[in-house]
Amino acid sequence: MATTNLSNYNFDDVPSAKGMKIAIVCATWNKQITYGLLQGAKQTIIECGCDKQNIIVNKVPGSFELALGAQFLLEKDPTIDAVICLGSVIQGETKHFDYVCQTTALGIKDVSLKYNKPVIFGVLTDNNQQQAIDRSGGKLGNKGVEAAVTAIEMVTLKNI
Ligand code: DLZ
Repeated sequence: MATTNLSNYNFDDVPSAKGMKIAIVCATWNKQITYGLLQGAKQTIIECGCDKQNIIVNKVPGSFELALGAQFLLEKDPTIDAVICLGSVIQGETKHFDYVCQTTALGIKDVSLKYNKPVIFGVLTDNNQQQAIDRSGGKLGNKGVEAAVTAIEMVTLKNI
């Protein structure tokens, strides 16, 4: 059982995002969940000092398309420092869940290594809707916040 609150950060310890350009790709499948992730990620980046005009938001249909969405952005704009991929995959009655989760995770990793830039896996992979609600701004925090902090930390690490 998960006990970690995904938004439990001491923001004094998170590096500044000033001067960073961060893109977000958000899946619209399960949008009642992913839009909560999007809000958490955007708010966190802004609170960490990133200028609003340096945050680029794009939507894709489902989590399966997140990796290609990230690749399109990195190819088009080489000044992007990091891409945050946000999605919510919820277990159904078939094996579709496994294929979407596996492909999405590996695809995001591939784009990250191809471009040598942080491409963050902000995808919830839950057994049911309640677990997703709890992790998208509910009682267990917001994975979008966690993904945003990870992006900022990784860009900072790259720029050392
Ligand atoms: C088809 C599908 C299913 C069944 N479930 C989800 C889901 O829980 N979360 C999600 O982000 N996307 C889902 N999709 C859509 C796929 O990600 C993808 O958009 C389609 O298979 C078309 O490539």
